[in-house]
This record gives sequence, structure tokens and C-alpha cells, in this order.
Amino acid sequence: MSSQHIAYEILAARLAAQSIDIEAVKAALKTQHIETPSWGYANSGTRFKAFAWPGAATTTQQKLDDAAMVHKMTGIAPTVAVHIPWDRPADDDYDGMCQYAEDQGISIGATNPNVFQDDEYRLGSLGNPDPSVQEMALDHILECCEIMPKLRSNALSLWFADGTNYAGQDSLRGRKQRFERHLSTIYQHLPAGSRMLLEYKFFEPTFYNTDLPDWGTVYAWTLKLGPQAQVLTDLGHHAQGVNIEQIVAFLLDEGRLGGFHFNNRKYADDDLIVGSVNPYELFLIYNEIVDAAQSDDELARATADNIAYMIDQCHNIEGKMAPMMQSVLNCQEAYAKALLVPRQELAAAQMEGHVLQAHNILTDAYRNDVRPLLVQVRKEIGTPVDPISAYWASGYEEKIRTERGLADASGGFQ
Ligand code: RM4
Ligand code: MN
Ligand code: MN
Repeated sequence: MSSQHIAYEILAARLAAQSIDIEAVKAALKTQHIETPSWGYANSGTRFKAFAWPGAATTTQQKLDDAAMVHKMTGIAPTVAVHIPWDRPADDDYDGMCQYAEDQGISIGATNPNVFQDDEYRLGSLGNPDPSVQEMALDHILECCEIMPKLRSNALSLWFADGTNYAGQDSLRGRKQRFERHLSTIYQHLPAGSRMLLEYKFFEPTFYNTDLPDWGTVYAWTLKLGPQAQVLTDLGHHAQGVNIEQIVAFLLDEGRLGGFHFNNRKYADDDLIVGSVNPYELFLIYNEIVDAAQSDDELARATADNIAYMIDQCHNIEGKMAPMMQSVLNCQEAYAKALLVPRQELAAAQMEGHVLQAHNILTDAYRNDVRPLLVQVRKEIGTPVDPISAYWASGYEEKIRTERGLADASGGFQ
């Protein structure tokens, strides 16, 4: 028996003593799903210099190839988010693009319109004081609604760079009203069975106000819009010290947590590999999700089961493929640890007011070394037991390096 397997057996015995069903844990891990972003495979990101990486994707087909490879290595990244127009096919053949993805063993996830890079958007998009610019942004988003069925995409993921830099620059209430009006039009054009994910961010690129500043504002808007509108939480979009897991718990309980943009931050919207700065926070977020998924509250359970987990990171100096895989695997590890929380024991300690005992029950689960468990899961689903080493051994990185070479990097997102 290998040392990995012995470690797995020891963990299994310990979990059995805590009445945790390891087969159910493995079943949950096998259906985990983390979406990767097409733009993460290109030389994109950062407000300063984007360092070119040899082999980085320049075409949508290459981005889809890369996403498929990440899925092949990890087994839990079967969809890819697209950005329009960055991923607009030259011949507008979205059906062909969708088919190409499916031929590679993946499918398209969220559709992300871009209403922040044209010169017209200097003062914003839907919130712009000029009605013709509002119209331009609205038209683009409605075009994305039309594209979605062709891509078999079931989520319209919206992020706005809108806001102002100076007090008095524009009417705050006016901007709010413009957004409400246009979001409601977009909502009416959502393809059947799809949903709108609304992302918030408390500052940047504007610095006096942003028009969708926080989860509470967005939550209020989702209530006005309807059940197909949900909140998207990007882990980098909060002020220091904000308790993100509490936001997650609230939105789960209200049925309005739609998705995540995973990344990690130390200072601001740093877009680093998820779990690289604060893996404990990632665990605590997953802990709230598992708690909702295993609860008897129907709404919280259904909401937890329907979360779109997406990565939104900027890999500028560390390569493209390996950091993407590492991000997916960090989510897998955090989820595995959250699945090992003995929830009945925890609930009992909470009810009895055993403060430290309850805290330690939770942190003990976090301290578990789940790597042998993950090796076992990978064996059972037939993916490499060590995905990143398998990637380096596969020859894929050399192949794309040779075939694609070193492409020019843009200064911004691309
Ligand atoms: C934002 C946000 C969005 C992303 C843009 C380019 O900070 O995270 O999700 O699409 O950057
Ligand atoms: Mn984001
Ligand atoms: Mn961001």
C-alpha cells in the first residue's frame, strides 16, 4: 500500500469516528465545478505593464484549448467564461465557437459584456450623463443577450467601471436612476432559463464613487429586478477587513448569491491566485456554502447548489496555465476542508454556548491535510493525481511555446 493510501485510510478512519461519510464527501468533490476565464489565458491584466508569457493564447480557439487542458488535468473546470468583444469570432460564428469548445470537452459558461474600454465610456456606460452613450452600452449588452443562446451560455455577468472621481461631478441619484432603468431593460431581455449576475466593487477605476459599490446596493437592485438577478461576489472587491463569509451567508439565506469571482487580495483588487494570501478566508467562505447546501432550508440549499464559481485573476509574472490550475486546486482543497466540518457537533457546541469549543471544531477541520483525500478522488475520476506535475510532464507548455511564440502584451485586459 502506498504512503498516500495509508494517509487516506487514516483520514477515513478519523472521519468515520466523527460520523462524516467519506463517500458523500468524495461524491461532492467529484461534482465540484470551477469556471476559468478565457482572458486569463492571454497576456492580459494589470493597469501597468502586462509581461508577455511565451505561449500565451492570442485567439479564442487557443483560449478554449487552454481551458480544456486545465479541465483535463484537474477534472473540475468544465466551463470557460467568455468576454465580448474580446472573444467575438471574426465571422460572428458563435455556434461554431460553441461547437469548438464542446469538441474540446468543455462548454461556455458566463458571457461577460465589455462596456469599459471604448473612448465613449470616459464618464461611464449605463450611468453616463449622455443618453447616446447609455444607449451604446445598452445595445452592446442586449447584443450579448442575443449571443448567449448560441453559446449555450446561461449567465450574463455584468461588471461596470462606472462612477465618478470628484464630488459634484455628476448626480449620484441621477446615476442610480439610469442604472435602474437600463438594468431593468436588460433583465427583460435575458434569455429564458438564464440569469444576470451583478458584480460590485467599492472603488476603482473611479475613486469618488462607483455606481455599484457594494453587495447591499446590488442586493437591493436584484430584489427590484426579479429572481433571475443575483449578486456576484469578487473576493478582491471589498475594503480591508470586510467579513466576506458573512456576506455569503446572508445572500445564500436570501437566495441571491449567484456567483463568485475568485482571486485573492492583500491590499486592494490585487487579482492574485485564489487562496494564496488568505486560504483560511477561502475555507470560511466554502464553510458557509457547505453549511447552506447541507441545511434543511430549501432556498439556501437550492441557492448553494446553483452558484457559478468563476476565477477572475490576473497572472502577470507567474505564467498562465500553471497558476490557473493552482487556483482551481486551491478551491478544491478549501471545499474539501469545508466538507470535513462535523456540522452536528458544531451546532451542538454553538447551542451550548461553548465559544472556544465551537471555534476549535471549525478550525480543526481547516487543519486537516486533505491531500490524500484529493489524490483518492483524482484516482477515482481518472485525472492525474498531481495535476500540475502532470501538466509539466505533458509537453503542452513546450508545444504552445513553440507554436504560438511570444505575442505582444497589451497594457490592459485583452
Ligand atoms: C474588474 C472586475 C471584472 C473584470 C474587470 C476587467 O476589476 O473584477 O470582473 O471583468 O475588472
Ligand atoms: Mn471580477
Ligand atoms: Mn476585480
